[in-house]
Amino acid sequence: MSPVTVYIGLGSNLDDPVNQVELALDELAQLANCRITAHSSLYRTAPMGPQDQPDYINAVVAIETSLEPVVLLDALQEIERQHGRERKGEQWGPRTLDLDLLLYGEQILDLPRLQVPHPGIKERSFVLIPLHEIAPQLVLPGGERLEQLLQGKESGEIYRLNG
Ligand code: A4P
Ligand code: MG
Repeated sequence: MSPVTVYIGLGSNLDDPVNQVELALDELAQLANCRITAHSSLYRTAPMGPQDQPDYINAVVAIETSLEPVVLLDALQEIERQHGRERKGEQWGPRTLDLDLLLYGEQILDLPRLQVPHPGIKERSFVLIPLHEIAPQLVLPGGERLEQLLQGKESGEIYRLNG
């Protein structure tokens, strides 16, 4: 299989989130059959969902991979597990590390374990803004341009970190 460009969203708001995200970037770089081609800055973002949780650190990474989508999802969930991720069942609750498979090339998948494009992309400035940083010309499989999705979106609660 020839390599596909995949975008992964990273998020953390527990146990030193900046460190969690930086470590996850290293771990993604070490995955077999994956090569990181770009990564965004880190952003501090106000929580979506329950407000009684800390701010998040978010970022987006682009990789080229020959891993099949579900195999890649397994690898992402294994990294989450190594970060002590506990699934407590609360929707949009706090977490040490969340890795979302945002886009897998041009593919549209609706499997029990995997929806691609990730269903939340279009509404989430904390995904759209870092994605735009590394792929300003991106067009989603449905034909929507990233630039257009960003127009009119709130970006007030999203701060790009230095360095
Ligand atoms: N799954 C299906 N499609 C995908 C995909 N494209 N990528 C399945 C990754 N996983 C996918 O995920 C539940 C199941 O979704 C997985 O088992 C996988 O098979 P999960 O990570 O266990 O649950 P979750 O992340 O808690 O899901 P939920 O509630 O949809 O959370 P989200 O949508 O990930 O949002 N606020 C800010 N500012 N920044 C954030 O990053 N994140 C969340 C979590 C809430 N608020 C936030 C942020
Ligand atoms: Mg998730």
